[in-house]
Amino acid sequence: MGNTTKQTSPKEELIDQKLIQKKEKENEKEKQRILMLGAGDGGKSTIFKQLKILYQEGYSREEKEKFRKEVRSNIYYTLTEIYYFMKTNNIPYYEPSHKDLLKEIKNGGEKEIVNHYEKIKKIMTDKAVQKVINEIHKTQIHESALDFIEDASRIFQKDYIPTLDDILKIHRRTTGIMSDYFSFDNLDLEIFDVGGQRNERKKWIHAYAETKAIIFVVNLNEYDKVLFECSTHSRMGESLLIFDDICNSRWFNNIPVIIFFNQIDRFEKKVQKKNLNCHFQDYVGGLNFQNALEFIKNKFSSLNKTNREIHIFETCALDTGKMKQIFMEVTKILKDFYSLDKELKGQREETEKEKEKEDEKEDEKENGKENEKENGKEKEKEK
Ligand SMILES: Nc1nc2c(ncn2[C@@H]2O[C@H](COP(=O)(O)OP(=O)(O)OP(=O)(O)O)[C@@H](O)[C@H]2O)c(=O)[nH]1
Ligand SMILES: [Mg+2]
Repeated sequence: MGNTTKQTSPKEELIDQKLIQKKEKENEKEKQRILMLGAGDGGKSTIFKQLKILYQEGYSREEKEKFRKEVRSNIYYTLTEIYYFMKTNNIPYYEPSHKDLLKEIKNGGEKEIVNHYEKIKKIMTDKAVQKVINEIHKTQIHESALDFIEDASRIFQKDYIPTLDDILKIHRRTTGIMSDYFSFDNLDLEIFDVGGQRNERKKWIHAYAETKAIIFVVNLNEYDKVLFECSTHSRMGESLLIFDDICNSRWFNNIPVIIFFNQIDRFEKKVQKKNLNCHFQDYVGGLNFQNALEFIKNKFSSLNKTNREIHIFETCALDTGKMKQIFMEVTKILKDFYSLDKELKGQREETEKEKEKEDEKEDEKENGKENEKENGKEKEKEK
């Protein structure tokens, strides 16, 4: 039997390849690559989760179930952190037996945590433990994990399925670079989430090429905290240094830079009790939320040595409704900057197609007339 596959010549193959590459490039052009950068614990991955909730199919029951382990693990590691913090700082327990209870939980490992509800309840009433929690900025404990501990009776139920709120509150340090595609407001976006800690930042450069915008996430709430990876450096100081690098980097000369001043919910509460001048000695605005916020905004904006404007948003990454509004604003910035609007582009393409059709018709008409003329001449000749 003969081979029915059409043989293509090397020249044809080359043309095909070029066409495919052209198409790929065109598709690539359509996607807007956006990098979310910022120090560790800022809220990048939480924002990434919001994008999935808002612009993809969200989380299925099966996916939610997979988060169950992580929520419980956040409880376990928080209790372990309390144990080690009290031990290293020689802090005596108000009720000495609580130390043994906490040690038992720690030694039991992650899997056993669901069996320790009564012990946890007792430990959390210990006045010395409460003091540690009140001074949480001295530790590496995550506030959202404390919410999980408070909710342990629900979370330890056999049939517990994490809610969206639980999923957004989970803390897990990102390692490596992740990206996903989101289509909304007539734009196709490829958004990148990276790990923010020092050892993770070395990897960022691999995602720099073709970037169309930077979203820099600042954790406002960390002005009184030191780094997880280096206890002598302040988190806010580190965040300012990274922003200085990114904002003035030659990689990002001609693209929009957007700052999300995140964790505004926690910041608003904290800054009215704890003076911002514990970190910024030049701050004189007192325990006033607006003064403190403006001061931090200025600190970041003043690092910008380029001509472009920095776009600023105040965000709470846990608030799905508000994040939706903010993403709409972000797409507006992109559209204005790159004159992108799929709808407009679509309309333009339609008009161009219509025009092409009309031109074709005109050509056909013209050709028809020409033919008629030619035929007429022929006939006359024949006569
Ligand atoms: N209350 C509150 N919590 C937030 C907010 N944004 C993030 N969080 C919590 O802060 C913790 C850290 O957030 P992540 O999104 O993991 O931070 P990240 O920037 O991805 O951190 P790395 O992956 O280490 O770079 C999580 O427990 C989040 O639930 C916010 O706006 N408000
Ligand atoms: Mg992350």
